[in-house]
Amino acid sequence: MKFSLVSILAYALAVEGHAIFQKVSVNGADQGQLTGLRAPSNNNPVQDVNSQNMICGQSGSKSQTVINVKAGDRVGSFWGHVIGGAQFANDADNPIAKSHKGPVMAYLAKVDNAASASLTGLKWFKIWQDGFDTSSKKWGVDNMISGNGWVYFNLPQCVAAGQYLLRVEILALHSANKPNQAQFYQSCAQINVSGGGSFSPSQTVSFPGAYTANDAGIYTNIYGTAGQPDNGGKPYTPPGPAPITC
Ligand SMILES: *[C@@H]1O[C@H](CO)[C@@H](O)[C@H](O)[C@H]1NC(C)=O
Ligand SMILES: [Cu+2]
Repeated sequence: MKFSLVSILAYALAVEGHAIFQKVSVNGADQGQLTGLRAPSNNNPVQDVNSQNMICGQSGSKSQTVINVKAGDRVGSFWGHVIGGAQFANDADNPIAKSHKGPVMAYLAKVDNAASASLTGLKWFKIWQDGFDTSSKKWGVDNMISGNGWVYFNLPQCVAAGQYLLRVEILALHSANKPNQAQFYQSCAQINVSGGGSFSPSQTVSFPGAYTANDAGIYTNIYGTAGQPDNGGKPYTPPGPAPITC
């Protein structure tokens, strides 16, 4: 029997090397481990796009804190292999296994009280994404690894004041050329936005519901002819709606 190196590597690396979004920073100020977060306590991916775990990950910890953020602030989302970061010294899979190429996306949903809001029935809109850059051949995940686990984006100026859940998601596509093998990692931060504008989304999505297993950005082969994870040089469009523009 003959296996391609790519499929052997993809399989071997698919077993481990997952990640958890577990810290928030605001304009560089680290808010602390699991502070203001609803985060899974284990790093296993969600693979069923119809699962309730698509909302904020598998059930885990829930903070009582709501993090204050001003519209326009630079928000950081910190990822690690396990809660705390590395699983052991020289953990090559921290913050995530390098094989886990794919986009990073951020969504908001308006809630009355971010600390107590139920996760079901929320109306989400996307505020940011980092997909794939065809010239540098870097995926959002590559940039997260270069940032030692930190991913930064600005909270759009136009977002209306009030409380929100901030859902940050990594979609790992290393095995996504097989059905239902795309890996979703997400947690939600509880935030209170001040300042801001009057943006009210004209279109929102639900989780689950925003994605289907066959979406072009989910059931997809990211490998070129030589097995390199460069999407064959083609542009890649992350699933879900386009980010809002202010
Ligand atoms: C949200 O921010 C506003 C404006 O700064 C503040 O008045 C309010 O108390 C905050 N709410 C929470 C839950 O932190
Ligand atoms: Cu994985």
